[in-house]
Amino acid sequence: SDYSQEPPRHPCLKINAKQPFNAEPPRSALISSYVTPVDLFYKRNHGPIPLVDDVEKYSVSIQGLMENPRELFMKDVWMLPKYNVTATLQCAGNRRTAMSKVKTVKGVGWDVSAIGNAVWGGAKLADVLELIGISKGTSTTKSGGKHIEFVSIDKCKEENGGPYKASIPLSQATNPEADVLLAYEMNGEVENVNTSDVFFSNTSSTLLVMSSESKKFTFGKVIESREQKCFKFITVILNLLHLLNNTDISMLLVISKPLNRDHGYPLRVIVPGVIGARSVKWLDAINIIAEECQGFFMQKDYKMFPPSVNWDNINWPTRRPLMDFPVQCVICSLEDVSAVKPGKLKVSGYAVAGGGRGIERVDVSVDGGKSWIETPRFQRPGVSYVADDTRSDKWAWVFFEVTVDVSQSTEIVAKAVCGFSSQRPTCNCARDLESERGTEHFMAQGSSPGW
Ligand code: MTE
Ligand code: MO
Repeated sequence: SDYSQEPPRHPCLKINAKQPFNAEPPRSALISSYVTPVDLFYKRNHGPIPLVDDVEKYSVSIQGLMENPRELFMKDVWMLPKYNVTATLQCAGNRRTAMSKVKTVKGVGWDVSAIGNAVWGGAKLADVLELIGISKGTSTTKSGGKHIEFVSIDKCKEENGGPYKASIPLSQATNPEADVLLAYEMNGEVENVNTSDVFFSNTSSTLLVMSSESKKFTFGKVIESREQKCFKFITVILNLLHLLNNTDISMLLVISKPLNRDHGYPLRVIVPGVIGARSVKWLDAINIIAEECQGFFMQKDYKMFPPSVNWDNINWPTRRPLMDFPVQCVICSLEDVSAVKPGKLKVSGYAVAGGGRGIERVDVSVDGGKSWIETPRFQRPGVSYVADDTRSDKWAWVFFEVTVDVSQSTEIVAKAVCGFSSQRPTCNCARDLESERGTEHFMAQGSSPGW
């Protein structure tokens, strides 16, 4: 494997493995913004980061149990309506270090930050499939296709040097409400462009733009309204600005940044509400298949077993692959064992449930779980969160924050209760209602005598 072409990374990340690169931000940084900055977003890889240098030539082959196999180019994806979906991506291995204390688990050790919330920009997979003749709501194609497999460019040792892959049911892929995306942007990030770097090739419709950051030229088309349409990866928004000492009409040019290489440049799948492993990065092919993907990460990893199972008697085919992730709740304002002084203490963190179920409640206990205090919850600061409300992001995490009184040596615990309505007709989430794993323990300790 060749790790000589890895992208630059933020120095704040805690590196859990260098090759392949696996890293997460500190937990305090994680809750400092609802939308996780790209640089701080956890990076979970199984091989070297592929280098796609010619985005014009890049294509995804779509084939299998369907009528019209075809190559999908970026321009085909850019032409489709663009959606911005705020979705929390969580690795199924998040908090594996804590799980290891209970039972032997295998895989990269993660603290609590193998999770992040992003605004993913891209085309809906349902629209892409419609483009190639598979209509919305299809669960089985005429030739018996029931699953959709995503195959990537990167190679990994678990697949014996083959590509990383995963699948989801076709019914989920063709359901526009499931918000499955082929994403080419993250967090609406824009390139730095000076107006002096813009050259009109004729009066209005086409322009040539030089990015001040990358020093690369790109062709674009002026889009006259604020419509969310993309041509190449350029979105041009004309803004009529009346400058103070200049009544001339000036222009504001916005160029979307493509996905960061670590997160799947140029195109990745985003399956909201589902463990990160199914959101295949660096998409190379899409196969319509009869049975779910037989790859390693669907069949020999990311499954949940009862306590009687260990590494000697494990029988993989007896369990289904994990899809929707269970409810999760983490205190991020304190480290695992924090020594705090008695008095007022702020307890904050995140809670999230897969399958778009939302969070019904987050409770905090300062007496090891004997009594509980319901906490205020929010997504955007200052706007209180209500599960199932149309103003809430249904695929995204929720933050909680409460100030408690700590007067004695105690254990502080947070617990989330997931929302009641699943976005899926059938949900195979193994754990429900209360976040069993969603507890964090803290010892409050003090040196003052008598306490
Ligand atoms: N896609 C490819 N091609 N290769 C990978 O190693 N890792 C998966 C998924 N998609 C992976 C992949 C896993 S396990 C997770 S949790 C997410 O990507 C992580 O996405 P991120 O690195 O953008 O945070
Ligand atoms: Mo993962």
